[in-house]
Amino acid sequence: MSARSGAGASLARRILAGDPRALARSISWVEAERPEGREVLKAVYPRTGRALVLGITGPPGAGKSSLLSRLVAGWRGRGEKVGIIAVDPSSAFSGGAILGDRIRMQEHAIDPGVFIRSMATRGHFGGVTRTSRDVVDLMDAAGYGVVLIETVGVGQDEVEIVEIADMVLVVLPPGLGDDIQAIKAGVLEIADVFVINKADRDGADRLESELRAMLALAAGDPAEAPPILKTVALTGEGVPALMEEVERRRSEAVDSEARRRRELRRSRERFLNLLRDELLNRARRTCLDNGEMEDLVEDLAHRRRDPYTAAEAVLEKIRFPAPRGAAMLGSRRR
Ligand SMILES: Nc1nc2c(ncn2[C@@H]2O[C@H](COP(=O)(O)OP(=O)(O)OP(=O)(O)O)[C@@H](O)[C@H]2O)c(=O)[nH]1
Ligand SMILES: [Mg+2]
Repeated sequence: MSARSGAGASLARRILAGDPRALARSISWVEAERPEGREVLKAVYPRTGRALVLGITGPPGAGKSSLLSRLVAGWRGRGEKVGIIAVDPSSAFSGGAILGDRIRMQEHAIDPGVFIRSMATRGHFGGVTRTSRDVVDLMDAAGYGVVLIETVGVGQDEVEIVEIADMVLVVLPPGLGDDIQAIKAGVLEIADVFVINKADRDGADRLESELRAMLALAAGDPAEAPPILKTVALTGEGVPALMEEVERRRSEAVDSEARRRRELRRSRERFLNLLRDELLNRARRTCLDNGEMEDLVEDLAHRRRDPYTAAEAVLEKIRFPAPRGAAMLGSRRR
């Protein structure tokens, strides 16, 4: 036990000193849900909350990684360390997308001021949301002033990015056609800035006016509507203006009342989510393993027992754990 927390504490010290190897190891611990990872998270928590967490989302192939790479170059030019989390839902099927990202990111791969981490969602973005938040904390504690999270926005994922990010860029390529209708539902609300990338291609102006029309419908106050910027990530055109917009918002957000409110809301949500996960895990560990869950579900389905009494029994068991091996929900025997 003491050896374990000792390992966590010494790793935490190295992270706070900005050691990338300590960062890499602690991220692996956190991803594997090892207790040492938790020790590190506890130790570094007071030193978090400083980084700008920037979400970059949009349809597959919109140019998110290319754009991100340009932004990284911009921040590196200012001497800022940048952490990157690439959340990749497709890697469960093939490693192709991650490999592609790696290649586009290659110019930064040997820069010690850039830390890149890929994460596969394997269809459970909720779990990734929690892990990503922990990884953001670790990068933040290690002195990465900007943490970029790239997600492919094809459904729920892009909405969940908001839970973590301070600012969200929605990247759209021209030529979406009717697809723009499909993306509008979730994406319109989460974008702080819209980026029309591949502006060298036909249809960029059309997309811009469609987007403006849509935003005008959605937003009450046009002054509040997110700006739309155009870029060509291939050449870097429009990227300085995008940088400027992001930096302007970043400095405005510091010390704002809106930021304080968001911090409170997020802290509350994070804590409640954690508590819920922990309680459920504990319930699973103490009484719902070894097929008991299946038996219980069977009973519920056949109306042999009711879910209220069953839940009460589980809570009781968590409060007063019986000796190991004792049947927990053994009312069938009665
Ligand atoms: N013409 C043009 N091509 C671009 C531009 N930006 C990126 N591309 C190309 O578009 C393709 C996809 O770029 P990525 O940066 O991988 O796009 P992505 O959104 O990260 O893709 P996924 O992560 O796979 O969803 C690559 O072949 C890029 O070279 C641009 O501004 N103009
Ligand atoms: Mg990408």
